[in-house]
Amino acid sequence: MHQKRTERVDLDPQETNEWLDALDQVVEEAGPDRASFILEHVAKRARQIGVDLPIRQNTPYINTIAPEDEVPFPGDRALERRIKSLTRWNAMAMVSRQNKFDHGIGGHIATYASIATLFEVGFNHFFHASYGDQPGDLVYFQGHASPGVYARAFLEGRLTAEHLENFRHELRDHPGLSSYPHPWLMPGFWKFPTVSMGIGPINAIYQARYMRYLENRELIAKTPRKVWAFLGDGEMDEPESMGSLTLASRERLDNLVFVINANLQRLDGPVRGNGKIVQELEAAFLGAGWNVIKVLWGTDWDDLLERDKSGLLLQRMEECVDGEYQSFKARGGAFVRKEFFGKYPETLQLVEHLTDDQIFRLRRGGHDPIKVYNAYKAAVEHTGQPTLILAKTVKGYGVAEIEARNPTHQQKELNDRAVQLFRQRFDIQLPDDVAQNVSFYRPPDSSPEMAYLHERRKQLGGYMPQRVVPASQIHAPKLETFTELLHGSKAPHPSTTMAFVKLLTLLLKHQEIGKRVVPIIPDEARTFGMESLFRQFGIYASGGQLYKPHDADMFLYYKEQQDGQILEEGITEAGSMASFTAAGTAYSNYRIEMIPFFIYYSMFGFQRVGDLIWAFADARGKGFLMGGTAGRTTLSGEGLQHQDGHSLVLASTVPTCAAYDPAYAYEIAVIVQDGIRRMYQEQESLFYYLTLYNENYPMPHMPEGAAEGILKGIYKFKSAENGKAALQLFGSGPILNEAVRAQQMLAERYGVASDVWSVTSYNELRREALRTERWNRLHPDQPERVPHIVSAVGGAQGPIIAATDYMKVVPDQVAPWLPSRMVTLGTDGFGRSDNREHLRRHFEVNAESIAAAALSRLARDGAFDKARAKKALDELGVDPERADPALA
Ligand SMILES: Cc1ncc(C[n+]2csc(CCOP(=O)(O)OP(=O)(O)O)c2C)c(N)n1
Ligand SMILES: [Mg+2]
Repeated sequence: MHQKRTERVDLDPQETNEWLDALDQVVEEAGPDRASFILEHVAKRARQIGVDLPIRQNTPYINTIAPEDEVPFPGDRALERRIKSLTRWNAMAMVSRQNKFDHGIGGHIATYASIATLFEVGFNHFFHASYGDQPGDLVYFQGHASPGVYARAFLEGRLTAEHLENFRHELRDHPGLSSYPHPWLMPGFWKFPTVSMGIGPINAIYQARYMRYLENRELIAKTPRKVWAFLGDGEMDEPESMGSLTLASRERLDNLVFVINANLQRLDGPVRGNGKIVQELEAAFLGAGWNVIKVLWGTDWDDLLERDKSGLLLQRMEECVDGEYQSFKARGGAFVRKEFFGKYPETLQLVEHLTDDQIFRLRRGGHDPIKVYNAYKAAVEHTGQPTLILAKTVKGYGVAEIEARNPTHQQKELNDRAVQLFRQRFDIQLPDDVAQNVSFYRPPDSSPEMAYLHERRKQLGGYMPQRVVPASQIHAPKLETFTELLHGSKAPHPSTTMAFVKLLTLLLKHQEIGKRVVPIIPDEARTFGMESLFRQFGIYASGGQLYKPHDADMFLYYKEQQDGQILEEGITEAGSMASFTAAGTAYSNYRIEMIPFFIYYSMFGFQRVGDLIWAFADARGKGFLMGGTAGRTTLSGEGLQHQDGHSLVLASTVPTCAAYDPAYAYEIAVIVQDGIRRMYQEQESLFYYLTLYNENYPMPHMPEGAAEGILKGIYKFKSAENGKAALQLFGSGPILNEAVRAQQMLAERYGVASDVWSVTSYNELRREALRTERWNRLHPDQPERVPHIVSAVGGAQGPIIAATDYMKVVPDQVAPWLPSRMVTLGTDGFGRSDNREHLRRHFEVNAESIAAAALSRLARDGAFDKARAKKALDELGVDPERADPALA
């Protein structure tokens, strides 16, 4: 577009000038608003009459806020600079010292060096720790900038020198500091894990949206509270970072401010060496409907731009690519004079009064508190849209020999000369011994800078970051709340999914906690038979329903409302997970406990948004992940990309995730009831994953005393009729029914008696066994403790055939405690779109395969005739020569 315009020839310069003069006159006489109005109308007319106008997605490469529109800086610049310099010093000292003492321990200097002003202006003027009795702003700090956040907390007296000394030594000395923002490791400090790039931006967007949800549902008070997200320019390449931008504009989230620290570099080199990252992001965010504020040039440039009558300075700014801008900061003032200003005589002349050093010190906008303050002020005052601030900075700012160099990201240690240059550059006044030893420094409390720092924080409602967990207000409902799930089903029988929907409805209607329940669905409500909830509880729509739905006259119409309870997210598991995260951590961020249920296609959970789930665990999130259409053979008619046989394996990798694979309605009721008790009433840092299936079958009455076993992971579901089982059958989910069928087959056709067990959680059984084993290992002098899996089935006779709709590795988790007893049948391999019967035969998890496996194993053990076992395979339709489904 740009090129096309410059290539055009002016056929009548006089006429062009008349138009421009007319415009000048309007601005002069009626002001810029009037001029803007007229131009807009002219443009509209132009389109109507067929004039092709270029669509411009970019504004010029200068600051969005003109100098004449700026307000003066309200703070004490000298004191704030002193505070910032001390923060820089302590951050640098922390990383550098640690690498000297413990080479290679890590830490980052360059990121904080570039973002310091952006944080400090926030800390001194914008980040509210509270609004009256309400919690304050939610700030997502760029993960690798953590040293600066620690350094500030040290100045504030919230962390000690000992903390800083133990940066990344949290396993050695106490108290330690974690590398990055991790609520799991520092639960009183960090709120948001941000260091897996891309997780911060998407979570921040949904956080802002969730804040509105809580306000609109009148669960929290309305405040001017903001969500601030500090992001790297390289980080914006992650698909999650920009994937949900239009949600923020669609929802008019003016409580959201993104600040992108555009230091033009990532880890290996420039973010966009051959282009301009700021312009690229501006276009994308403007296109997505955001308010965009560019902060590119510091105050020193105002005069140059003012005197740029030829327009060549702006042209030079626009024609340089980021690779060149990086070189300007890496190679010094003489280089900038020659290569940047020297391109045109007019621009060279603009800086003839400046020394090379002064030219080098011409600051970028993100390092200028006045520019940053004005951008933040404009952002928090903007209404109706989220705001993006693009702050141009220098990576490794002020750190000699690494500033703007390609390897700067990984620079961890500074030599003595570099340390001294750093001090000079920021004019850091320190006692001699502190400077010499590169130790930490906090001025006395009586000093003007400390008094100022504390006063500013007092004005802003306290210190931050800080994570607070209030006492629980939730009492788990009684199990009887779910009576309908406990006493068996009548025809037409439901699936576990339908049973769950019943349970969810009962919970939503619950007097005390119903309002706290947050159903989250990524466009699958009909898949799970949940459309009945739409009308009853409403779909959250921040602006209400602006149309009459076509099905309005139907009982179950698509009802959207401003205080709707259901979050219908559309097709975004990542976005849904971000909502789940906002809801599952609301107990701390908003001091209100919410109970989210995120119901999705189990295949599109752990493997698709696993990193967001990991961050949720780090953030001590609570709630229920419900993996619908679970099982590689139970979900029929879909095929390889839908059929999930491994989410339980992935769930086992998340330390705070309790994963269950229930078979019957009452099992779900018991697990959810106890889950609410543990997560909320007892405030355990824990969340749940439950598989839900879509196969309909009779739901039995809950056996007496089964609850404990259900929660621990196993209970006997059906004993052998003669009471003398020679064999044990384990089943989970709908495959439990196959085990029951196999039990009958074995007894009736082969005279083999067996017990059937429902295994609700191999994951939990294994964890308990590992804990017990560890205790035994560490207490050799004490009587040995017995893992639950052993005490539960140790006395039962014979081999164990475990069958599951998940991979064999799921049951195998408990094999070490059942030596040589287990034969596992599972669904390793790629799925098919055939029906259940064929799928189960293919994966060898049907009743026939279970019975055949049992007879085969008994034959090997010498407890059954070998020839008879071979014949049985044939009778049961098990073809020994078929291809292995694991590879098919
Ligand atoms: C998902 C993910 N991939 C890779 C990394 C490793 N990593 C850490 S920082 C970084 C570069 C960050 O660049 P940028 O976002 O521009 O931040 P800056 O340090 O320049 O401010 C990379 C690749 C990560 N933390 N997370
Ligand atoms: Mg960067």
